[in-house]
Amino acid sequence: MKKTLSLLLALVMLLSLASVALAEEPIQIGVVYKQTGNPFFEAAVRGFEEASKELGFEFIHNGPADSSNEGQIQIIEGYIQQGVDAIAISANDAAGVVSVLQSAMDQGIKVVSWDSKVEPEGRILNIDPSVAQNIGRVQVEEIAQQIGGEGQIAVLSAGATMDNQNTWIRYMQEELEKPEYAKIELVTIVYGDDLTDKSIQEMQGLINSYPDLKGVISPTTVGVAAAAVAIKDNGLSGKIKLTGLGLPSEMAEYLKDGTCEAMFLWNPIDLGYCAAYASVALVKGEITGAAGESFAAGRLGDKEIMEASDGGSFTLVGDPFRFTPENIDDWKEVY
Ligand code: RAM
Repeated sequence: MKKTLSLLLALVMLLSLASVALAEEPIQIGVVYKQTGNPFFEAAVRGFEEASKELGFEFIHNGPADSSNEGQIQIIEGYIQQGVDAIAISANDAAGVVSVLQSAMDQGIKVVSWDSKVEPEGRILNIDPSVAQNIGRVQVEEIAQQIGGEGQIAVLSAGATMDNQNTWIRYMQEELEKPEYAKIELVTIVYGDDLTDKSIQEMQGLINSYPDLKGVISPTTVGVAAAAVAIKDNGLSGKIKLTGLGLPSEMAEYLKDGTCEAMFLWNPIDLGYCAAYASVALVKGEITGAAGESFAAGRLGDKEIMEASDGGSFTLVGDPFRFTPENIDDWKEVY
């Protein structure tokens, strides 16, 4: 009897030791972004870093150099092999990563998309930076005002399969249908794939092909900075108006010299921070990611999960901010 008791005791001790060890194993998050070398994603990684100090998780981050879907698939496969607990991805192709992410989810890995979504079948939750319709609308209002309400405009986008830019552009086109924009013609949409050289070439192509071009909207931080370079190099600052979604650190000089009168963006650090909190809440089982739930996102407060128009669920981080020559100095060191 005594022997059985002490055996039982030893077993209990062993089990509790094992569970302490398990409980102490930090959560691992694999972060995937569109491409390396993009300061927007470097800022988002700072958000993951900040959250990791508060929540105690570990994370690895990577993206393909060429903004490709294949590159992202390889990175995801590596994360699955490493046995991460969650994958948080800004997708280059909303449909292209579904299958590999489904196998991740089959193995119990929680998948969150952020910035540029994955189709609902390949994610649990999407973290949208801001209301997509507003993002589209404010850029049209801005360029319309800058060009005096008439003339040709073009869009310089990122990748043709990137869902965030495509969604914003759809809302831009919807906005342009309004009677007040009847004299504005959207002549073309070109794609620089969020690669600087390609984006500069595309902007140069617009300058060459459309001599009457009055304005450009570039809803990508890579694109808008590249457009500014090309416009300035051609001596066209102020003649071809430029707006879009830009990083203050990259665009400050062009706001100061008149190449870009005003542009927009939300806080990319907050976006990464929120994606991190959502990933951890899913791994801990605090949420399932369904519409109607909410989770605590640290200094951002409680985040509500809502039903997305694609049938999946999503949450929102903040509002776009309008940067001008007057306020850009307050932001250019921040991100
Ligand atoms: C680029 C990327 C990113 C987008 C920003 C605005 O850095 O395309 O996905 O959200 O621009």
